Amino acid sequence: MSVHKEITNLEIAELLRDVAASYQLQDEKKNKFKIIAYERAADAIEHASSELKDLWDEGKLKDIPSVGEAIAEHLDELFKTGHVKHFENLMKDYPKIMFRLLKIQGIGPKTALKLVSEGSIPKEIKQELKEVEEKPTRHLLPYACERSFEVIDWLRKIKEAKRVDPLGSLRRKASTIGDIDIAVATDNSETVINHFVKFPKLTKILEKGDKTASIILPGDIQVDLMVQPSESYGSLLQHFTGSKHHNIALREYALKKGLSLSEYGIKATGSGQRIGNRLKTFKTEEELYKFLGLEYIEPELREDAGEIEVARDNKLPKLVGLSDIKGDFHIHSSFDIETSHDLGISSMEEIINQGNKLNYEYLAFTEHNPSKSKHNEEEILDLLKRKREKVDQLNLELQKNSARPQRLSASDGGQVKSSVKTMSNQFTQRYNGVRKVFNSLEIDILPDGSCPIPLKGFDYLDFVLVSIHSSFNLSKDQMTQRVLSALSWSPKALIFAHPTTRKLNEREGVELDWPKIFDFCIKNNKWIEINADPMRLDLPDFLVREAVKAGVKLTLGTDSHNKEMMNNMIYGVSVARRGWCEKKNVVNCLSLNDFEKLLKGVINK
Ligand code: DGT
Ligand code: CA
Ligand code: CA
Ligand code: ZN
Repeated sequence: MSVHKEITNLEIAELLRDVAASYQLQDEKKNKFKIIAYERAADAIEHASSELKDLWDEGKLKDIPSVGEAIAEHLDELFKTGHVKHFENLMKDYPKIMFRLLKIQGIGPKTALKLVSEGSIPKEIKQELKEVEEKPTRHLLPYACERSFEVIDWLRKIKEAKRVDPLGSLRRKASTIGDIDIAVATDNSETVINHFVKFPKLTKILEKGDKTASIILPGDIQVDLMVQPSESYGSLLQHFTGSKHHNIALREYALKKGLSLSEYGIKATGSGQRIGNRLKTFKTEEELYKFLGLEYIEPELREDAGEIEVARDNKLPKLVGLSDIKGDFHIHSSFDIETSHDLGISSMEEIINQGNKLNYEYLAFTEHNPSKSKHNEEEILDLLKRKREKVDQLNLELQKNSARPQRLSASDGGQVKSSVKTMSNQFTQRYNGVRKVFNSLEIDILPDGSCPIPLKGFDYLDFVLVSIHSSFNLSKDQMTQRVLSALSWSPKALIFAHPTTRKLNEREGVELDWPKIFDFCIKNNKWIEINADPMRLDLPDFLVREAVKAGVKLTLGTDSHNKEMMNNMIYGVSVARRGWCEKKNVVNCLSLNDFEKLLKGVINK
């Protein structure tokens, strides 16, 4: 995840409303125009189609109607420092709870202040505040994973827990998680449940029964536990992994065979069945699916998207895995080319080291393009040239370091000496790690589909990502045209990155004509990214499935702004798996040699 969470438009709007309220309490008459100005700005910002932070980055804060000189200056301080001194001074005399009460319909600043200064807020109002503030949000996958690992580790501490596994949406690796579900195989459910409700960090025990219990963890995340003896553990896993719709479809499929499913096992519905009247139990899910005449269905595929029919025909995909990934196609380094949006914070060298740890063969540096508003074309070309030289120099180093004799020529000069040792043991110790870095960019697609850098700049680049970072509210047709224009800039405009621009729990994605885009990609050798940033996970899984069906090639990129974020690849792989991707659908699964061959073919067209 990014190191500093960026402030959202909604949060800024709320802040400005609090400022307006403070002016109102101070002196309503004197501050009349300020109050109106702040309220108008708050409304405009809440409904703006671009993230304010992005506009600020581009020097376009004033594009938002109603954001005047004074407010723009304060926002500038907010984005630079994280707070605004003037706002803090204004608000410091009023208790925080007062500002929270303003969220309730019909409570203005004066009423709120009165309620707070009277000392006790009435019970009904407290209840209303609770409801307003408890908007149900789903948890991002890494957050839910980390919380679940803590509980799973805790459960594994006792020998009575013979097996512990995640269930539900977490096991299916959905993009967001409502609550965490965990299964335990045990012959002593009482001990396991008693141990579970003693989890040191819990804030509340919701329920404690014979076979199930539920607790709440800090951060308001619920954990449901289900226990069962090992003999029927397969049924428990299958039942509570869901999804609900997969289970409904599976139950219908089983009923046609005269079988009825439950979390305990399978029974015959009529007489004359091969299992008679008694309950048939399953230790594993594999046995269960096999008994039903089905291939094992990976949890990521259990969404009632046709997986049961395909499993019956033994034609399920062999899903791509993390270890198949040979490189990362979306990384922002700290190499400064005076970009339109934020730079990364790790150096190219640090990123290569991290790539080595991840066993990658190649990486692409995809800084944002140099800002158009701050440079003329010549300056942009010059910045791109500097980056090209840096990347060339890094590749030279990488070639020298990798013990690949065919690459060592006389021109390697002094380097040959240090390579002799590695050459001599090339058969026992094949070099593992990054052998090549690609010079790429993440280029903004301007609202009219034009390119913010001169097309001559592509001469310095190996290939680029194109993506939308502003004007999210165009019509579906305009947006589709915008994207297709960008993919037509050059054969090197190759990858459509974070295609819907969605941000989970924050912003819906844009609408695009997907069949048209997929068709264009296939005909013109364009690829679509699965962005692995857990806030994005974009292309979303259901569209990945459509892309795979259409035969579109996909790439995985972590959109890293620091080297640790490169570890997020696993979440991109989860999306790919949920979209039925095999190795052949994902460009990153190619070896360096095969990738370079493919690239050459594509950009020379
Ligand atoms: P979530 O928690 O909203 O992200 O989604 P899930 O899929 O984890 O849903 P959850 O926690 O309500 O239930 C876990 C799985 O248990 C669900 O996918 C289907 C399965 N299941 C089987 N029987 C029932 C039932 O009676 N109630 C619920 N809620 N789930 C059931
Ligand atoms: Ca759940
Ligand atoms: Ca649950
Ligand atoms: Zn981007």
